[in-house]
Amino acid sequence: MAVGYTALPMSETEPPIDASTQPREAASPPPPPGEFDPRSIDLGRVECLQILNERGELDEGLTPDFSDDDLRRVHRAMVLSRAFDARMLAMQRQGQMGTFAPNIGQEACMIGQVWPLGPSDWFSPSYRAFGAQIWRGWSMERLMTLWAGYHEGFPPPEGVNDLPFSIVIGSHVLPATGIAMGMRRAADPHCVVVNFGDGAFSQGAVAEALNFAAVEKAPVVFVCENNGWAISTPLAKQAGSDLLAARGVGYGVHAIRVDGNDILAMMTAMGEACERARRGEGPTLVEAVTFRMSLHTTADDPTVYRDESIVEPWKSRCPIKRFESWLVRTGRLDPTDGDRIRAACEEEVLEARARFRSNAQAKPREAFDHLYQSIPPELEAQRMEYLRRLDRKGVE
Ligand SMILES: Cc1ncc(C[n+]2csc(CCOP(=O)(O)OP(=O)(O)O)c2C)c(N)n1
Repeated sequence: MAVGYTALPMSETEPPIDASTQPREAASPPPPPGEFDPRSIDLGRVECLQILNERGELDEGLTPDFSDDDLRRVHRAMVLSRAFDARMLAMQRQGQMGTFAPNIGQEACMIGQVWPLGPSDWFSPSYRAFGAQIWRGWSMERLMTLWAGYHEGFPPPEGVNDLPFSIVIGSHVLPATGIAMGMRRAADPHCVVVNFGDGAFSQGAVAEALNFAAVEKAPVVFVCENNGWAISTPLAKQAGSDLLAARGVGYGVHAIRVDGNDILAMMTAMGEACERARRGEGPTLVEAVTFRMSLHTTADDPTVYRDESIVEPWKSRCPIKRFESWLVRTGRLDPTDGDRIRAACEEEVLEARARFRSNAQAKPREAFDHLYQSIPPELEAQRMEYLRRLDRKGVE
């Protein structure tokens, strides 16, 4: 992939971060080996990348070299993700779906992180990743089955190298790193992408994973989706520095901060990070700056803990709108294509819903199954009593 860019500020008001410390004294010559070196340490820079700004304008100096087909494919994937999102929310509100975690506004972040993966690479997502899962080959009816609480929906489809999504935040980051360490030892030239939120980044397991990955040069790309909120906890109460990418520097993990609502920047940064990993050059931490526009989950009401006016500016940063306007302006899409694609995606989601409805049948007799390999006696007694009740009610 021919991409090249220089360090770029996220906005005109936010310069690139220079993490170097200023020496207290004039630089002195290095001391003999083994002695404490009193000279200040230059930690270098954390690169920030935006290619398509929120007005849909391309930074011409950073024009990436993606094929028009790839660009149209990722655009459609983002539109499909949003259609699925809206339908799932409606189904949940109609009592047809279990608890669901919407992803509206984070589509570029999602699709961009799996875009460079091939079938032999691995993806380990957290729960807000359905757009990426669809891209990876999960059918939408399978995801509906999963979110409706049927265990049949959880295993990855045949031939898809994904882990089931993780709800215990941060817990999947170590296993994903372990897979990458195994790849490195087996000289397997593939990579692992693992995503987690700004809240999950406070979990000890994530720190351990970064450290293991750095020491072992594991081919793993850590994607921290910094969407500003961990349920009701804003980033300012979560972290002492809002520059989460800088944490990579301390571990010796290559780090970059990306505009997570810019699909071109996400594709570029992820493409490069995956290539570095596959070349054996070790892990990358990608901090994708985005915003949780909607509910944490359908069990959440953000109006009780945040002023909805903070959502407003993010509407104009919509990753789909910005990308679509550029695609149309550059002749890669016709002006009517956006609506046509939206209608086709909506149709696709409705067809998936129909398949989900005809497949998903509750199996009350299995309510106690899949918990223990050998069920404890007290639970077995409860199970028998429950089955007798179902018999009395004539439930199959
Ligand atoms: C270990 C653990 N602690 C607490 C929870 C409850 N919980 C679910 S989501 C969440 C916030 C996660 O926020 P973040 O990591 O920023 O991801 P986001 O939901 O914003 O995508 C918490 C605390 C959990 N799932 N796992």
